[in-house]
Amino acid sequence: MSHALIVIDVQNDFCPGGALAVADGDAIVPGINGLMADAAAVVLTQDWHPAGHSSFASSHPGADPFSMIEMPYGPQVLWPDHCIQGSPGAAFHPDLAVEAGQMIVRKGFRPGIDSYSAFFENDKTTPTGLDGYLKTRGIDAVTLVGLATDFCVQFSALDAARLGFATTVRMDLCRAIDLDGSLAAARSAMAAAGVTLSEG
Ligand code: VGL
Ligand code: ZN
Repeated sequence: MSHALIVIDVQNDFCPGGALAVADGDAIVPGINGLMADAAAVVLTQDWHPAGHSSFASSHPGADPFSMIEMPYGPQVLWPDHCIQGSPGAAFHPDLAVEAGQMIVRKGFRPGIDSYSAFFENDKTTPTGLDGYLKTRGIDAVTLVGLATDFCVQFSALDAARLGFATTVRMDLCRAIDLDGSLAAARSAMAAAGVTLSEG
């Protein structure tokens, strides 16, 4: 099989000290760098929101971060402002081997819709183009790593499996936000979809 490594959102805002910090988010960087040489393709994703994005609690007067709202495309968690286009928080972690990346997929840039998955926005129909990129390069297997396990990694893995890629998540090279049991739910959903969950 021809195999791609997809590195999800290893950005300063998801690492300790960032606006939406994931506990231990930076601990996975050396292990991720170590996988890059073995992949036929290396793809990085970058959460990339305009100021005032609709997924920010600050855009909904009275709403608290980590509360839920109903959007036209379904339920949406409201987040602290994070990964604003061009800000230091949106930059990749300084130790990530960004130079080894062959494709960078930015997502979440449309003001009215969030985009967790590397493949589709949260309406599950608007494509990022990554499916075509991988398939035209002859890729049929993907390994996902990065942040956060229960949001962007999970959504990307479920889409990859649905699109027909043999899909593995290196759980040891991911870290979770874990809101109300979301990590356990993500594990079950990924396993049920035929995603291989590997501890390395
Ligand atoms: C993510 C919440 C909001 C992620 C991105 O990368 O998992 N989570 N935006
Ligand atoms: Zn985001």
